[in-house]
Amino acid sequence: MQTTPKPIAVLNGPNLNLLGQRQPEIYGAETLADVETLCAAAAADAGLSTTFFQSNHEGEIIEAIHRARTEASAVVINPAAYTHTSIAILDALNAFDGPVIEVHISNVHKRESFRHHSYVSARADAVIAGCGTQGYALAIARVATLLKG
Ligand code: CA2
Repeated sequence: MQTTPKPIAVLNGPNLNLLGQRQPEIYGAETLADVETLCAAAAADAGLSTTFFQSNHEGEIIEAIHRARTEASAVVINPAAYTHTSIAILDALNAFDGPVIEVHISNVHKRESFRHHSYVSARADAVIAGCGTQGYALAIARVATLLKG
């Protein structure tokens, strides 16, 4: 008998709550609520489900990753600016056993040099950047493939 996989935890870092309200030339016009809907639809297409979380506080993101250890089958994370600064988020992800996909809405490699390095990439199974909010759906499709594996 097939068991239903635990949900995919979709985690978002600081300032992403402002998505769709400022800098549409970089991050597009969709809101974070739109991204939540998109993730749920992408997961449903693969017979999976999502939980969705955003915080402006590093410790809250770390605690969400800790919860994912027992409550989620995979993590899709856009750590936002913590990508470039947070060894603590890397350490938390290293304590998570399932697939981890790192998503950036913008192509960080086309931007300032301080955005070119990611601590999180040392743990991520894949990194998606520059695909806009579609990157979250691509990440969920990749998780579906990895979970089937
Ligand atoms: O491209 C991405 O997804 C980033 O993770 C977004 C972060 C940035 O620090 C990373 O280098 C790349 C910034 C998120 C801030 O999002 C905003 C959205 C709308 C208005 C203001 C900020």
